[in-house]
Amino acid sequence: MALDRKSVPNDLSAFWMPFTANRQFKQAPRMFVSADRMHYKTADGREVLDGTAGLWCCNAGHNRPKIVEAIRQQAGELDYAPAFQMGHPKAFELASALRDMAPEGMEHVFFTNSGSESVETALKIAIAYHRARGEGSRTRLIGRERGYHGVNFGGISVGGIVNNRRMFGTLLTGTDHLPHTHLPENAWSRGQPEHGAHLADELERIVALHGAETIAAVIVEPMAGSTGVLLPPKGYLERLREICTRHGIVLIFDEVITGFGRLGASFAAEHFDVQPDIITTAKGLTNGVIPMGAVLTTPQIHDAFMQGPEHMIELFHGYTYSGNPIASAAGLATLETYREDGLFERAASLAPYWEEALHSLKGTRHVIDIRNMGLIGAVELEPIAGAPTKRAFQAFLDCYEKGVLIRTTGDIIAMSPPLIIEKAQIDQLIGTLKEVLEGLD
Ligand code: PXG
Repeated sequence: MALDRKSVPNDLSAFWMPFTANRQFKQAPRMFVSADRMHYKTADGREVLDGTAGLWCCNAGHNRPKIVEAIRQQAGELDYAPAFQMGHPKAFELASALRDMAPEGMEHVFFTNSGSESVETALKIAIAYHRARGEGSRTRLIGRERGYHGVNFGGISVGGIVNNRRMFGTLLTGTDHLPHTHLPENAWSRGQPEHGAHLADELERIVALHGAETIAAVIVEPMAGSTGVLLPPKGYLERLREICTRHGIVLIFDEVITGFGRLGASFAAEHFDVQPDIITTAKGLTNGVIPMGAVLTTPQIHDAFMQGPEHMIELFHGYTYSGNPIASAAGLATLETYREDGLFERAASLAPYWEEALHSLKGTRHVIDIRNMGLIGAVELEPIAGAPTKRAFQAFLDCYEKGVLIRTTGDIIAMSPPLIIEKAQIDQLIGTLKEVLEGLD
């Protein structure tokens, strides 16, 4: 009998789902079976408007012909080539294309398979860079409270999420953390908040405490996505850059979410006009279609490794799938799609409409803060006393029933639609959320 691919499988027990309330899900599964442009289709045949670009990754929307065709063709031409000591053309082409669209000065590209791997790679490059220059005492890694840098040990150690410590223990030692930038006086911010540039000066305190000669790198999200859309105050990133430069510390921007047009520019580094030494990215690199990440560096960092005998491996690091041919083909087609459709410019020109729509929710039941930047928005809810996260999760479930997909983190609702969204779809997304919030206890 032919399998009906669109039906819900009747055994859900084997798949241990990531970052999911498994028991709740398996009682009432929410299954997507297809997607096209701005919409998912559910197993029961309903259309759901994608208010989150999948997980902040499908920036060009779904089922884009160029990307689909590139993957098909590549699979039939060269499915896999060894990533170590061998090459294939598309990985080089994609690296060049990335360099060309990245902010000036980011000239070399190391491929990974995810944001988490990009973060581990960047941290390792920073430490090894100092060693290559004879500054081997620089091993300390500085992150930030409420930072999210993926799920591997380096990333959760520089990250600032208490649940990672609760669940996995003390993590890497030799880290420290800047304070987060989410200040109550910045509530209802439209774009960059006014207050908080001084929080970058905390890096001076950390340097004074540990000694600059022990610090390898500072890693921050230019705009923190996962922990609730926490915006960089005006002047903050500039000051962080200045302090890192003064003390010889590598500055890493984790742009896994902010890359590829989300803020209306190629990367947040370009949007804010602040130049890091390393950029980590993933997600939008392949429009989320095939796992792939990348780490971009300056020549200063890259060239420090290019010494010693030429037959020697310069960086003792890499993945079986670094620059995988099919992922590279998908990446090239994705960057072409962004360019042909002018999607970064489109995000920039839609941002004011998005901002107005989002802030029209002020005064809606339960809403205690709203903030936005580019095509990202957050709506923060008053938590139910004694049951944090429950209200936002209910909003997520109700929105899904009413045909729109949102994300929640704690009691914060985050939205980040594909950059192809139309104004009427913004109205639908915000209108549905309003209706749902007004109906919640
Ligand atoms: N760094 C940043 C800044 C991220 O946002 C990662 C690293 C890790 O990427 P991978 O590809 O390993 O997942 C991320 C991922 C959400 C959400 O809804 C955010 C992420 C992933 C899934 C959900 O906030 N960010």
